Amino acid sequence: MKKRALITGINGMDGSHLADLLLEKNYEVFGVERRSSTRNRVNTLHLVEKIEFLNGDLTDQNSLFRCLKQSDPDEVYNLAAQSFVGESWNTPEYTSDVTGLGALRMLESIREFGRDVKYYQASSSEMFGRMVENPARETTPFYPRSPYGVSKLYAHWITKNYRESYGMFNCSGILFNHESERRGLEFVTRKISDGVARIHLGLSDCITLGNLEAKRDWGYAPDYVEAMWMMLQQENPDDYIVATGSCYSIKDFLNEAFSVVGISDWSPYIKQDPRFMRPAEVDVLVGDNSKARENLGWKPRTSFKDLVKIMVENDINSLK
Ligand code: NDP
Ligand code: GDR
Repeated sequence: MKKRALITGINGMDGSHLADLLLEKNYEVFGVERRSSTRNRVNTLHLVEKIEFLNGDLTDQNSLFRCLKQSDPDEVYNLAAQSFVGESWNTPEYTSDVTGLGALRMLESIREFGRDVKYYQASSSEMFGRMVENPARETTPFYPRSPYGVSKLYAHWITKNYRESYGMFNCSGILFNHESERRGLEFVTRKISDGVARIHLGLSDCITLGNLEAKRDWGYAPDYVEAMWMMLQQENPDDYIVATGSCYSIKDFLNEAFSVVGISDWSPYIKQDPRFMRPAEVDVLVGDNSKARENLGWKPRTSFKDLVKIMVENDINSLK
């Protein structure tokens, strides 16, 4: 019998990559999408004939319950969120509702549904925020620095609490930044890869950014969704950091991205604007992936250099 998986956030970057992976593994895949006036299936157009889309919203518990009834899943991957850190200062209440309470609604729906369902929660390195230990481990205390980070922390703890309270098979993957050619255009890596492609093709003459000093531990999304799946295949539920262990600054990303199109001095092409600065910044994030390596047998396969190249070349080809 085919295993059945329900994925929230199906049209996002991770949702679409995870669906690709689970289809390869012969799963029956159901994707939860929320209603919008124009359909946003850029990342999932290739999946339309292969998966079933269900209507649901993380702010509406009954809709989630219906999705469970319609899909009867073995595994639920809760990837939906208001996922943009910068936006979370504009809409802190909404972000808490979707990103924080959304997880609770899904867990309550699973409880109500009453069948054994394995649950994956998309936790985030943003929960470490102002890192009190470098690199961060599963045992490192949290210190979120944005309404988004605080909301993710709630979702993380309620996932753990429901595991301990009700014996549910709940796992949180504490994923560090991961990117791909399907990344939303407002995130800094895609903003840069798209901007570099436009400059290369003569469609634009600059990219406007915020803080160039921040450092992140960037991996490749298709590698990371594999770790999500691996967590749910273990004997016992647990939480894992998923990271590469290396970190680079935005400037390093610019160096690498411009070098793909043969530009070594990118300074004339970069403008900075306070609009893209954050009220509280996370200066550096880097994770220790030892537990995932040892217990899951997971490791990142794509280097930073290759990640940047994939993204820039993809943007050049799509703009052409
Ligand atoms: P995206 O922003 O690409 O995708 C998020 C998805 O959530 C979108 O499909 C969006 O729908 C959906 N969504 C938003 N609000 C709701 C709602 N109220 N009800 C139902 N669906 C909703 O994120 P990623 O794919 O990058 O990330 C996946 C998850 O992992 C997120 O929870 C994110 O916070 C978390 N995460 C991501 C990391 C990263 O580096 N990418 C690192 C650590 C954690 P729509 O398409 O309609 O906008
Ligand atoms: P992040 O990703 O906040 O780490 O959250 P983002 O790409 O938005 O920012 C990374 C760093 O780049 C700096 N920056 C800019 N960021 C954006 N978006 N736009 C700019 O113009 C710009 N200039 C500089 C930011 O200040 C920041 O330091 C991502 C999301 O996927 C979350 O959902 C996820 O939980 C975390 O990664 C881990």
